[in-house]
Parts: sequence; C-alpha cells; structure tokens
Amino acid sequence: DRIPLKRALISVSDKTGLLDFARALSARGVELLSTGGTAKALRESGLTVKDVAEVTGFPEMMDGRVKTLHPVVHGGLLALRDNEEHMAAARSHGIEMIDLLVVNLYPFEATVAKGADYDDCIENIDIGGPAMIRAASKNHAFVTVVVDVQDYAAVLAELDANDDMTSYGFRQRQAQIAYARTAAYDAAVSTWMAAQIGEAAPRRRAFAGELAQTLRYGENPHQQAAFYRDGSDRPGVATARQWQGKELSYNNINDTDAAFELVVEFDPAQGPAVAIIKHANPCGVARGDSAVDAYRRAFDCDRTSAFGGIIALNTRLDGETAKAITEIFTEVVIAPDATDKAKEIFAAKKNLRLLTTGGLPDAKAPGLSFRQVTGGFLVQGRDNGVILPSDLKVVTQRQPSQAELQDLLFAWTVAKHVKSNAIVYARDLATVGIGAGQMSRVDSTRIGKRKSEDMAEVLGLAQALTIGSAVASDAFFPFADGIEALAEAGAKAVIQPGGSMRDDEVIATADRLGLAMVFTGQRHFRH
Ligand code: 93A
Repeated sequence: DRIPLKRALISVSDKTGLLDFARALSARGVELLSTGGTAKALRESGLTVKDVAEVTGFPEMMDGRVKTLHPVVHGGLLALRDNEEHMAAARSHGIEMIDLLVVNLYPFEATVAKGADYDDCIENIDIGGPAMIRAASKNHAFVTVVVDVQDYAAVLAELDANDDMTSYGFRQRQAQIAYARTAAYDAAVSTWMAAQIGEAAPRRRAFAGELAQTLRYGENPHQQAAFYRDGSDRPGVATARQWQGKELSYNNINDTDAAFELVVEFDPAQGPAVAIIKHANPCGVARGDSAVDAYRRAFDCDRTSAFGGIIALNTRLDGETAKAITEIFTEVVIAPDATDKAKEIFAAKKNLRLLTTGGLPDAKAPGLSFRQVTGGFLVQGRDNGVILPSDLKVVTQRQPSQAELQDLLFAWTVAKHVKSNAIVYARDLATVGIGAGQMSRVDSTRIGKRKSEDMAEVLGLAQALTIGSAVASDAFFPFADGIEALAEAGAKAVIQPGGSMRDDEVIATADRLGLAMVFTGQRHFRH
C-alpha cells in the first residue's frame, strides 16, 4: 500500500513554507506542476516547474476562475491506478497521473474577516481548489493530499520513513483532514451568505469553526477541551488581545464572555459600567461617574463572591481602576482598551489576565447561540431583545418614579444575563442583591435579599440595600407569593414580563403592598 510520489500538483494561495517544501520534493525527484502564481514563485527560486496551462492546453481564464478545472487534471487525480480501463482511458487522452496534491484555498475567511465588499468575497470563493482536494481525497488509495502548510513537515517525515513513499494510513488521514477543510470552507461561505441575506437562523445551516487553541482541560480537569473561533469579527473574548498572564482556561473563556456580553449592554456614552462575574453569573454590576466608581459600586454588591472573579468594563481601563481591582485577587479583566498606566499596574500581578477587545460589539446585533443535547444541537437567535422606556406598561396604582424607572431598566438589563430564575435588586444604577439559577422564583427572591443583608453587615450599614430598591424578574411571577417576598425585602418597584394566568392576583398584591409594577411584554430566560 506504499505509493511513490512521482508527480505533484501544487496550487497554493498561502505561500508560507512553499519553497522549502517544493525544494525538498524536487530533491526527491518529484516532478512539479503548478498554477500561475505558485509556478512563478517556484520558478523565481530556481526550481523547475511545469504550468498547469501547458498540461491542459488551456490558458488560465476568466480572472483565474478556470485554471485547473480540466479532465487532464481531474483524470490524473481520480484514475484508479489498478484499473485497466481507467489507465487505458488515461493513456488514450494523454492524462498523466498526479500522486501528490498540495492545495490551500483562496483566503475566503480572511477576506470576510477584513471586511471586504460582497464582490470581493465572492471572488474569493475557491472552486477549482476544493474540486481537486475532493478528487484527490476520494482517491486516497493512490493519491496523497495536503491542504495545510502545517502538514508539509509531516509529509517529508512520512517520505523519510517509507523510502520516499507514503503509506495508506497516512494518505487516509490526510484525506480526512482535507474533507474537514472543504466542509469548513463551504460552511464559512454559507454562514457569510446567511449574514448577507440577513437570516438569523436559516433553515439549513452549516457550521464552521477554526481551532484557536487546545485547552489544558474543560470544565473539569478530567475533560479534554479546545477553543474554536467561528470567524466572527464581533469584539469579544475570541478576538481579544491578551496582554499578560497565563493561558485562559475553559471556564475563564466562558465567564469572560458572559462578563463582556453583559457590560456592553450599557452604552459608554451614558457613562462607565462594570460587571463582575462568577460562574457565568454576575455578582455585581454598576454604572458610575467614573470607571473606578462603577467598579467599587459593583464590588460592593457582593464582595465575598467577587474574589477570583472576572471583570468587564464598557470603557477603557484606567490606572485608578486597575489599582482598585488589584486590591483583591481577580482572574481576568476585559475592556475595550487599557491605558499604559493600567497595564503597568497589572504587570506586577503575574496571574491576572488583561484582555482588550479594541471595541464594543452591538448588543442588539443578530447572531446565533447553540447548545448541545444528546444526539443534536439546539440553535436559536441570540437574545438581543432590548426594552425601551416606551415599551413599558405600568400595571399598578403606584407609578414608578423617574429614578425607580431608571433602576428598573438597569436591573432588567442585568437580569437578562443572570441564569433563570433571575431576580435582580438595584439601587442608583448598581445591583444590590442577585438571586440566580434557582428552580423557584421565590427562592431567587429570598437569596437576593439574604445576599444584600450579608453585604450590609460587611459594609456596616444599618439595613440591607434592597430596602427601597427596584427589582427585575426575568420571567413572570406565576403566583403572588413572589411579590410578597419582594415586599418583605423592602423593594418598592418591580419590572417583569407579565403574562401569567394569575396576573390579576399578582397586580392586586403589588397594589396592596404599595409596590409600583411595570410589564415589559418580553422574557429573558437564560438557562
Ligand atoms: O478560481 S478557482 O476556483 N478556479 C480554478 O480552476 C482553480 N484552480 C486552483 N481557483 C483555483 N485554484 C486556486 O488557486 C487554488 O486553490 C489556490 O488557492 C490558488 C493558487 O493560485 P496561484 O497559483 O495562481 O497563486
């Protein structure tokens, strides 16, 4: 099953490592065949190479759209060498065998990533390359295929170990890699086209991902893990620059994403905002007069949980905020930007990772979110729902004050990023108690209250900050008991979707207890 390499077709857009590889092949007596740009590069370095155009008898035409799409090429890749008829057909049509195919494709993904226009992206959809890759891969019984510059060394090592031949197992593995590449390539094209059409969740969907990094482990040390990028240019953890600190872990990446996606809900034009995340839930979120003010107010929601947390800012990290952050242990800080002073302060904290994204993504942008279930995937549009003051319906006798209204909308925005059942107490644009991830809404209500009481003790306050607070509930109250629990915590205003069978009872209870309540008509479950 070992096959010698007599003739290679090389057609590559990414010319990295090309010359060394081609030279090594040539030194082993492999005849080289190439397309325009590749042939030119090889020839300029003194190698002997034949043009594909010479072999096909056709010039490269139509802006290069047609260069290798010819029976002389595809016959040479697809012919079964042990089939009499195939070989007779090849002979009678002057088709010579191609034993090695080296192709990397037009850089479609990179063209999209740099923001090229529609026509430019279309022109960068490679047709001839994938056709050859798929042909060579199908015929891996005889043909070796290489689609990644990273694999050049492996090919040479294989030749060294096999008297200048490749083994069946090697060719089979290379074919598998090659089909993964053409599948991902088409998925990238389809994903891009879906975005052009504007469909958030098209009926047929291909998924493309590129390995960004293998991770030390997953959620737990006994789980293997890796991080894939999907080619999106949305500023965030996948595209951020890391300035210092060790590699991010699986949980770090997940939490950093949760932190940043939450904080970018707050328009920096309306002032700095800071979110502190633990286990994908916020343990403090605040707006402030300055970044450091926002940080301190977020920190004061739950100082205990903030230890070892992940912090996101919607604004540039400055020296003063950096200094405040270093007062306790923090895992990761992510911000659109950081001053030199901030970087200098963090440099003294070796374990603290600093990530800058270069910008803020649009919280309202469409997109997809996935979840795996046994045997399949669930796909949905990202939760980009945003409530404006004009969407709110006051359902109680008491109207919320202007300040309460601001706090309600603030709490509502935070609640969207808290695992259900989510209850968020807020005062003066800072969270003061968060109840997350409970199976009963009443429990979340009580937990938020208790956390606030604990903090009041730490801060030496006379009473919990939930007293006089505004509260958001990510989904409706199914019973009036939730409202009673909120009143017990001292809340004065409530925001919730409404829509329960017992809304009347819930509203009557709010009225009886003197609470103002508004309905959003929109729910923010997050599981
Ligand atoms: O435009 S194409 O889809 N038509 C073709 O027939 C074709 N054959 C090879 N693109 C084609 N290629 C691609 O050209 C290869 O996949 C490779 O990425 C690129 C190499 O071109 P050059 O050698 O001129 O730099």
